[in-house]
Amino acid sequence: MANSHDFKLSASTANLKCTDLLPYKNTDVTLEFLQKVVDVLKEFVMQTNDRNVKILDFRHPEDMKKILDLEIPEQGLNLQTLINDCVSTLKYQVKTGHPHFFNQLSTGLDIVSMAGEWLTATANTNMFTYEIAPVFILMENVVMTHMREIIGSNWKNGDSILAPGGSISNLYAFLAARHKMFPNYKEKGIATIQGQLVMFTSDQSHYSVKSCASVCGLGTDNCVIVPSDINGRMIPAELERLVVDRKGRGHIPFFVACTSGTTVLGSFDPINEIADICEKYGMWMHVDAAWGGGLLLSKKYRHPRLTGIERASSVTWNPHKLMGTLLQCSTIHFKEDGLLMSCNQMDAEYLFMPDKLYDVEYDTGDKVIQCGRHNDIFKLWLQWRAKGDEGFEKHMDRLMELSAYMVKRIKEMPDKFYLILEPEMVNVSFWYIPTRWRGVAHSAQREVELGKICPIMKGRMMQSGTLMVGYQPDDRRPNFFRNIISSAAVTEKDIDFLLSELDRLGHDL
Ligand code: ABU
Repeated sequence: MANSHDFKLSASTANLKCTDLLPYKNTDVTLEFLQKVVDVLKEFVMQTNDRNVKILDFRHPEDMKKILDLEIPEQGLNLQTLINDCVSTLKYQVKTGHPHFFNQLSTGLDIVSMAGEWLTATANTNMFTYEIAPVFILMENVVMTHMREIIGSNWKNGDSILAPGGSISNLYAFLAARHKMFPNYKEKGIATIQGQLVMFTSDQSHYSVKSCASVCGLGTDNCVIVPSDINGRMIPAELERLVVDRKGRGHIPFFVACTSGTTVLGSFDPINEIADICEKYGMWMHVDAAWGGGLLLSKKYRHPRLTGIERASSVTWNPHKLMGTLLQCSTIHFKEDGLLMSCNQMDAEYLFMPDKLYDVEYDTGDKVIQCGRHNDIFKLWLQWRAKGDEGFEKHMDRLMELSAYMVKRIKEMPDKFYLILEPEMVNVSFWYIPTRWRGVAHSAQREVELGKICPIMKGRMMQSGTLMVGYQPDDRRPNFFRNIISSAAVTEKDIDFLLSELDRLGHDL
């Protein structure tokens, strides 16, 4: 990031205060200040896309505190200091849109979506009523309907809402499922359920599913963890065995969360087989496609991964992941209309008056358990307008193609890399093999040793600022690398760089 001196306000403006800006005073000063902020942002965008610029300038928290002035002053600071604050904030921010950032499921910096987010911030409205967000509410309606139609032709007349993250989307699914089975729960509470509710999800699912059991009073012991196979997919026979077991104990199995795109391995549970079991035992089937949902947009990759998703009762799908929409943008969809509202509606009289000027069906805020709701739709709507369905399909196909390229390159270098499994999507799981472990037969002991070097290499990546790839252990293995390709910025050359940089950083370990 350039230094503060590159972003100098004019001498007459620099020492002014926020009280010299609109709405208090001066239009010209306001325009100059805003232009300078935009200049700072544009510089960050350029640097994010410059492969010669580092992804991050890592400092330990204690050092960072010394470098930055984060204190809240008694007297307001001048406009130049605020510009300098913007510069130093971005100087130490990780460039998550950098082509060498492979660390998270949400990567990239989609320019149109970012422009949308800028507009959203400027409009600064709340999404609870049509009264104060008319255009955005209509956009939400259009985009959510479009997404439901993509999920399944029988979903058009369902319902959807944008939620603050996939975990909360999953929570909405849980709440709606319980409401469907026990409509009195809302008024009468726990006493209305005569027995122990139990839910099921795989050992690879996102932790937010288990969190629902804790938050909603089941207790995590009643979120039954179903074993997955070697590829990380839920084993349907195990699900049925566990359902029967719980029923035998007098419990009430009611909810199954399958995962389409697990966080670590990127695996897809067999939806159709799980749907058969849900139908047989009268359970709600939720599909957590927060991560893998983007592949619904690809004719080539949708099947078999998401085959059967239209049989679900609810689907979580996060555009801020594979689709590259700016954070955050998370959606939850229901096949049945009306459930969200009847489950969550509180009829706050000061906000959702029934006798308003317009059709109050458009006051969607009463469908959710939060009051204030951030506008997450405009950036997605604008991005979808820019790309069209065709553009998103190409984006998905390209990400999958790049992941296949990475797998191919890894296989071409078996001395240096060990591929853990054939990926179903853009998660590539592997170990890096330093010089001293090359030519040694793969074994549990070698896995332990390769696992030990992951955090050391990650530390080196962050210190050098050239690369970011995530690592973690799982139930079957010690630490291994999980590489994510979800950014439109990545090319084959970046993958070649990634592999050679890992070798540079780790060969001596
Ligand atoms: N489930 C949130 C995303 C976590 C990740 O980026 O790995």
